[in-house]
Amino acid sequence: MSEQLTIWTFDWVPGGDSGPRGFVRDFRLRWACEEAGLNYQVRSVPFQERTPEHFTHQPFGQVPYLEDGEISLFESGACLLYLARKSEILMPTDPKGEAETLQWTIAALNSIEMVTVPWWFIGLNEEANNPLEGWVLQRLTRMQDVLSQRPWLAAGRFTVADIMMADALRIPKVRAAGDFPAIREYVDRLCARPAFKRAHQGQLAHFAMAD
Ligand SMILES: N[C@@H](CCC(=O)N[C@@H](CS)C(=O)NCC(=O)O)C(=O)O
Repeated sequence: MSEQLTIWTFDWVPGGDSGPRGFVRDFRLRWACEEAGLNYQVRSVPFQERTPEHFTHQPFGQVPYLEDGEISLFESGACLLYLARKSEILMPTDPKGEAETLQWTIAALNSIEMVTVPWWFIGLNEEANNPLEGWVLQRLTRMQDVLSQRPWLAAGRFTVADIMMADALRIPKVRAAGDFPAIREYVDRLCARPAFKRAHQGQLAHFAMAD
């Protein structure tokens, strides 16, 4: 068995309807490991008070970060692509398939999440007249077009790009924005995968343990 990877997350985050449980970004890494059968453990840093040690691994005091032997890296997208190089289940090794996977993983981060997250945060304070509404709907309209033409983003099959994109699109507020049936079908299909469910249960159990 390969050396064990360590996914670092918070020891606890708030629960309830508005809490982030089930959506903390260590989930992306858990999901990738579950899909690829990579051996991993999950360890915690304190949520309430960030330690100097935490900042040496994640300079913004956020989670997740990933350790693999001597290697420590942060940014969920970088961690996903790092994991993807360990398993063809996550990313094909042929140059075209790999390029498509890289492209769509970054698109999920830099063209979708880059718009949806600020929009969602602005909406927490004031639901009406969100200045980013049009931008979000424009991006979702484009994704609706893409996903109505094919079931997977890259290489004609499931890849780590689908993990990244589905995780960005499954945010309840994003799901409720507009009527985008192809996006809805895509997110439902991805969230029904057994590896998704194991990762999701794993995260919920991790935070529940600290209650
Ligand atoms: N760009 C970072 C964002 C990480 C991030 O936003 N992490 C959240 C949890 S999902 C966090 O640590 N929030 C606490 C904070 O920002 O202080 C990544 O994708 O890893």
